[in-house]
Amino acid sequence: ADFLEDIVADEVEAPVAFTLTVEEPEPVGPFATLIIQGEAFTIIPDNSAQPDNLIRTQTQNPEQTAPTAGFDTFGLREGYTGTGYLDINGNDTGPQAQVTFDAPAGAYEITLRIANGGGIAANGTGTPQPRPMIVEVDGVSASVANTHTGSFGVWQTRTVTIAVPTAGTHTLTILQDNTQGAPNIDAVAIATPGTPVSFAAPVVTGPTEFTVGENQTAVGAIAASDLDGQTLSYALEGADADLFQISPTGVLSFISAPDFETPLSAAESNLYSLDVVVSDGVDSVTQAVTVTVADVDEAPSAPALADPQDVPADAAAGFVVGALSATDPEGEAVAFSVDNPNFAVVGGDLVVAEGATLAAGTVEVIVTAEAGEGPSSQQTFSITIAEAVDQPATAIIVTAVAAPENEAGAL
Ligand SMILES: [Ca+2]
Ligand SMILES: [Ca+2]
Ligand SMILES: [Ca+2]
Ligand SMILES: [Ca+2]
Repeated sequence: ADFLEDIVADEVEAPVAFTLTVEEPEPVGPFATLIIQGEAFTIIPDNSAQPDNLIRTQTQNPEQTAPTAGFDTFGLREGYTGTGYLDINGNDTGPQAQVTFDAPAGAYEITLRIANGGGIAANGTGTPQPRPMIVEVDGVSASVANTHTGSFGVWQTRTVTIAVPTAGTHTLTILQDNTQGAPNIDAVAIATPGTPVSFAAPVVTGPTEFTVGENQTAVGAIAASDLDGQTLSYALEGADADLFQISPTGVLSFISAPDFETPLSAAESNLYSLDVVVSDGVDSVTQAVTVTVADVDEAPSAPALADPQDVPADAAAGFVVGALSATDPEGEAVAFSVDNPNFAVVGGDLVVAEGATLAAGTVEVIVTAEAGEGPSSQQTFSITIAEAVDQPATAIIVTAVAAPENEAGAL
């Protein structure tokens, strides 16, 4: 609160308005985050013909995500909470921006969110200009050397440390240090060294509801961005988090491929629920994500042949080799067929076919199981054909034989 009052009471010629956010809980030592708006900083114009260029506002730069007619058309972007940015423009050393803060003596990290595509044309070619930037506290200056972000549409943070020898009200000044101009600046933080800074929490920008077929682990990517351009990390929480994994770049997948017929979600359904936590190291966002597993028409189990019997070479048609069985995951009726004309399927049994010509030895038989329109399965069985056995005659014709009385006789 003291900090806020000091700034409000700061004597400037024009009305001052800005957004001041103090992080909760407060880190050790003074800490302030300033999101730059129209008159956030006291502007000290030079004799430039275009002093208004120091502040770009929403009106001047409607939100754009792609270049249209030059660098200055890169304006504000989705999620930004301010209404403008500092544009220390012009090719002289005059323009400056200042803000005051109250703090004890010590070292302070000044973190600036910047965008700088100077020297790179809209087509991405050209030599980047370093556009070094000077940050001063009470006249003690430090150069922020590498301010290039690749594009005026890409915002990143840069940090410089400055020691303040005395306690009291200090003046932070930002200015360009040569004729190349400075980067655009839309947020500034003043913090004790080592205090992590984030001006904005990450935002999830992509789909959060996924539908995937069973039997595969892939789900999809959790797309997220951060206004500060900070590196993001991903973690999983929620009811079904243990069943999933997420890569360092946010690619979500099942640990084990799900089975539609045997759902493992906490809700005991094919709707899986989890929370993806996206963090920039300081701020995080928790996004509910659902994954629906869809049914896939799968093949029946491979045919099984129960208790297969050896087949005599001269076995009659209908001789049962064994009972076939298979189960379809979708519960459809299973029909069997066999590739060898010496065999047939009758009533679910593998039997010797009509007119079979079998020879002693081993014969391979491929049985196919089909269920509805879905894929089929096959299994190969080795059937043992045994030597022919002397089959009993179907009838014995006994003719009358004369035999003497009281004597043994024979047929
Ligand atoms: Ca951030
Ligand atoms: Ca299945
Ligand atoms: Ca299925
Ligand atoms: Ca099926």
